[in-house]
Amino acid sequence: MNPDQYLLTSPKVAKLLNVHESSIKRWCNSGELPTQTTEGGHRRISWTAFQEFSDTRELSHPYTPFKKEALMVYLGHQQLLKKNQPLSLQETIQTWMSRNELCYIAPLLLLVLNETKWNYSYIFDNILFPSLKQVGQWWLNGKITTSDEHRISQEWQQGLIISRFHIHKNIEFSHKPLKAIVACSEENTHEIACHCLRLILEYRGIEVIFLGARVPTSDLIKAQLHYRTELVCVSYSPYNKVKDIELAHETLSNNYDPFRPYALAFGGVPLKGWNPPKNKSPFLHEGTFSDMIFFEKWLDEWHSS
Ligand code: B12
Repeated sequence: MNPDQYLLTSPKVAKLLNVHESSIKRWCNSGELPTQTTEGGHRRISWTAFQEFSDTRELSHPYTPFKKEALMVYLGHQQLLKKNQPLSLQETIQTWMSRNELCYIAPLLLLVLNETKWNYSYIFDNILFPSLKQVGQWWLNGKITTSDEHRISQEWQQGLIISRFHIHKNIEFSHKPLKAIVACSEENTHEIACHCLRLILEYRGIEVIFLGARVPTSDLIKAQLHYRTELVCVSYSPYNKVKDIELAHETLSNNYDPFRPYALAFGGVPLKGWNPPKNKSPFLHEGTFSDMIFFEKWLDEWHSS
């Protein structure tokens, strides 16, 4: 999208700059903020004029940190808010990652997560997951090195942690909050999905016992007994095999203590099409997920019941 051709109305500009509409009118009338007139005689401000004006006046707006990609982030953010595929964001992120401009990832996550709390799972499934899938592809094709892959995934992980501190600093847990264990399965070092789960759960006031990478199933059992959590969430990566899932499920079932009941959520790419053995679920409630959107729905149903 050419920023010269993308036109904003005065109220939109006022909202972006967090100023009164009368100030925009004044700036337009004095010529400080250049305008164009539509065929119908309405005043419009091009993105370029808006950005130059805000830069020279040092008036920041939510998209200021993204510099030359500010318009693409703005458009992607609008798509996200309307629950459309955030194609502009996906494209922009790819550009940043391929150019090693990783400093934009954390501010982007902070921006979208902060304003779309009702929709975390949509962001994780539609922004984080495809972006990192692309990184995996680049690594497979030899387009990036292992250390590039590590740097990029670190940046995403840190973005989630930073967002958690900014967004959740005001969350107060109730006197007796529900508790959940969040962990990667045995042999799984891919812990980014666990950071996503933590945000989804904490937003709902659920206290998270975060166990991170490579957690043996025996440790899950011990931790659930120790912390008496009502929920256990385990993340699997494409690296895990179906037999890993089956074994963990069987071990958890066999060690389930009905006096310490809990719900179980298994998730990750290898869970696609996998169902727990029929009539063998002792758990309070159980779900398997290959994405976060269904998990969030399941969680809200379980949480409200
Ligand atoms: C980043 C990354 C790493 C990082 C992880 C860093 C970290 N702190 O997490 C590092 C460098 C450590 C790493 C290591 C390895 N990796 Co790696 N890695 C990736 C990469 C690029 C992205 C993974 C990621 O974070 N995705 C983003 C998250 C959000 O996606 P996700 O975990 O799938 O979660 C989503 C859903 O699955 C679901 N979900 C996941 N868990 C859960 C849980 C619940 C409860 C719910 C509801 C939902 C849910 O929701 C999420 C949002 O949509 C992938 C590429 C890919 N295609 O996935 C390769 C990939 C997974 N890795 C791969 C490999 C081979 C490895 C290594 C073996 C490399 C090596 N030789 O050492 C090791 C594995 C070590 C181990 N024992 O696990 C392969 C696996 C292929 C295979 N089928 O075996 C992949 C696919 C790359 C490839 N194309 O070959 N990796």
